[in-house]
Amino acid sequence: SKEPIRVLVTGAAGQIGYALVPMIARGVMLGADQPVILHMLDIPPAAEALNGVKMELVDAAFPLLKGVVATTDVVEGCTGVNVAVMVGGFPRKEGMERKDVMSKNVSIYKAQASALEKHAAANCKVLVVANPANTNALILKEFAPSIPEKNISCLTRLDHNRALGQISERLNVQVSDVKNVIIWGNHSSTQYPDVNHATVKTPAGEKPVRELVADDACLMIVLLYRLNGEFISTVQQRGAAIIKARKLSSALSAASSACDHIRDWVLGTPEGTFVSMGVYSDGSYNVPAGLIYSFPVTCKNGEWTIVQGLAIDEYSRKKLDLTADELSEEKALAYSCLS
Ligand code: NAX
Repeated sequence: SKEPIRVLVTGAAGQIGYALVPMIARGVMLGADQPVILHMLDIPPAAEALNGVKMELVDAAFPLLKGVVATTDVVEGCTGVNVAVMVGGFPRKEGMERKDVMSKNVSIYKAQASALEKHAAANCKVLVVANPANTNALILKEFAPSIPEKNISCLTRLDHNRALGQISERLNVQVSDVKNVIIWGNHSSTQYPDVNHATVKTPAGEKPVRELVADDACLMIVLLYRLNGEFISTVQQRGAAIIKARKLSSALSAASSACDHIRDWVLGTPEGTFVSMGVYSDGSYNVPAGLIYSFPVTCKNGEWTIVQGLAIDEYSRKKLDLTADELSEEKALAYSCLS
């Protein structure tokens, strides 16, 4: 049987943590035949709640779960981990300046970067979920120079999955038949959800989403309008809509998407399918190098590769640049917090 994989979840006493740890313990993230040891890290005010989560994990008697480390000690939390899902962070509270929130997260991610660099397993894969996710991941990368940059990513898969869900609802097709949407850029309201390369499986083969109703000129116009306006804003604003409805931010969908992100990264994407991941930009699609930016990627043998050669129209180009500009600003703000 397989050796257990150690998975760190920071912020494990929070809402996403509570939805995420049982998914990991059930094999949703790494496979139904892959034993896991969970490392759960939180801060001292949450220690008691964290212990409660540990008690529930014991009570659930998950066959794949070979051990639980629940701790407020960063070094203990990071030691030997093969996968690190960084959900813990400092949330923006009413009336707080952006710079103050950034400053808190910069210091958290700087410290956790060093702990991961020194104590995690070699080749540990890191996924940052906590906001500002792209910039937290960038700080983590900067302060863990010995972790390969290819191993550090941030979550935009939730936005990607939201886009799949919207297409499925609007076109009245199964979500599992929709693929190859793209989230470009920042996990924020400037992200660009792009359907130009998305397809839907139909009885007549795979059809581009944009051509799906080409037989009906009138409907086509309505749909095109919606794909460029309403669709994009619905995906961008979905997080806010969930907060309005639930009085709490997305948790189960965030947890599930974090599992999708790691699973595809480790086990590979299906042939002909790409997914969105926030990764270190190499200048592809004229996105400035040195940002953590969400791109379309395929994964194989535990490595992601940015999908190359997709046509970018003028409308899309502006959207790609707008979200890159925001990330450059965030990067500058984060650096100003370091000095
Ligand atoms: P919660 O406030 O419920 O949980 C956060 C947990 O992190 C708390 O238990 C807190 O004690 C802990 N924490 C704080 N500082 C820590 C530190 N230094 N080390 C370890 N743990 C620490 O928030 P939740 O709803 O779970 O959301 C967590 C993060 O995910 C937030 O930053 C949120 O903005 C972000 N999100 C990101 C998404 C994405 O797609 N990238 C979507 C969902 C979510 O909004």
